[in-house]
Amino acid sequence: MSMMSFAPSHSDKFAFGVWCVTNAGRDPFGDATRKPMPAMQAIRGLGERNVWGFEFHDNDVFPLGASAAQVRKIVRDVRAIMADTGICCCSGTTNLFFHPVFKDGAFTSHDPQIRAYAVHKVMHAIDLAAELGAQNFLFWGGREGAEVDAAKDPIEAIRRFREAMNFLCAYVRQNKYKMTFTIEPKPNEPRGDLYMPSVGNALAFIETLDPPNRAMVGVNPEVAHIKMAGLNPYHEYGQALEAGKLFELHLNDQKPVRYDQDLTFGSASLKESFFIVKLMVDHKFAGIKAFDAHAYRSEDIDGVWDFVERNMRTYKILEEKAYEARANRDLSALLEEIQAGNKAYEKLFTKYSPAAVRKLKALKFDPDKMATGRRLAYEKLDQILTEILLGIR
Ligand code: GLT
Ligand code: MN
Repeated sequence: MSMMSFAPSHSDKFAFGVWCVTNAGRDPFGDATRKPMPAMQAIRGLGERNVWGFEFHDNDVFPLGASAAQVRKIVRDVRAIMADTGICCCSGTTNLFFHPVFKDGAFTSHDPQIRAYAVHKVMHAIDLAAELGAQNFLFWGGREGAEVDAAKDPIEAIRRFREAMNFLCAYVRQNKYKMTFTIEPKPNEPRGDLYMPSVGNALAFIETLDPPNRAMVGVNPEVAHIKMAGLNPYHEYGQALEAGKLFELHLNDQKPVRYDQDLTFGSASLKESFFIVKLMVDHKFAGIKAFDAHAYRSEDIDGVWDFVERNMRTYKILEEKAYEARANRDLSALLEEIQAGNKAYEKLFTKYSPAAVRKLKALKFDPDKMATGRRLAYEKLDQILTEILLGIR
């Protein structure tokens, strides 16, 4: 039994979406299974459990159509909870998917009036998020997709998405809000296909924004979305990190290639979850670690808080395992052996020059010998790691 508490602290930068905690267990086939928790109770409960931040959709906290006076009161109430518990508001976002007006898209709708409403709604949501101190603003294009490809040209859809993003980036810069944007990729659901399906798609799209806007836009990939596409979260997060674009994580779990399950982090694939945490430890990720999942439908309100606590606890335990793996001598000795190569060939093509070309082209290689000369003991390596994770090393 470990002596460590694995209790969350604010330096972990753990966050939860308000919508994760207020989730009442409704799914496409069944009604709510628990009483929906009011947003204020959710934020307070998170703060009391030492969660660093919360994130919210405009309408998670501010009902659609709320009067100016109602909005002011809600802002005061949220601020009081933040002051009482020490929780911060780390990210905001806009609900551009629930109301039927968005049934065929928000930024990518055919109707300019709907596109205008979407951008108008986002600007108001950004103002509220900025007022509450949010440092990031999320863009999950839940309705930006299609079932009938005859209806919409994907090039036109991406052009519309870009127009909205450029306008909103300029809005943030002009207001001098200290806020980044992140795009959250997802391959499908609720639309048959979504236009920003993977990290790579989003990274490529960001580079097509107006030059002053590119630096402020990154990604917040979600484990479940990555696995719905059958991809590897370690590699998807890795590429976003390498590009300097991983501003926020949406952590949860998911059985591959299924509907969006939003399971508790680490509950479906511990080893994959370990590698996500290891990546963040190895590369000193300092961004927002938000959990975007919900408790099983079979849970009541107490179960929702068990869910909140175990997401963070599992992350902290896996973090400890990442340090254990790093300190394990058998693992590091084997890795050193595996990663060693013939150093004489290093830096032959790091800088292009005619001399470097001549030298490299003139070399003689014996691929048969190179292929068989050295064992890569991956069976042993993976077993050592497995045993570290299982706690017997
Ligand atoms: C929705 C979705 C999430 C997104 C949220 C942000 S809403 O629950 O499944 O992955 O992050 O809009
Ligand atoms: Mn998410």
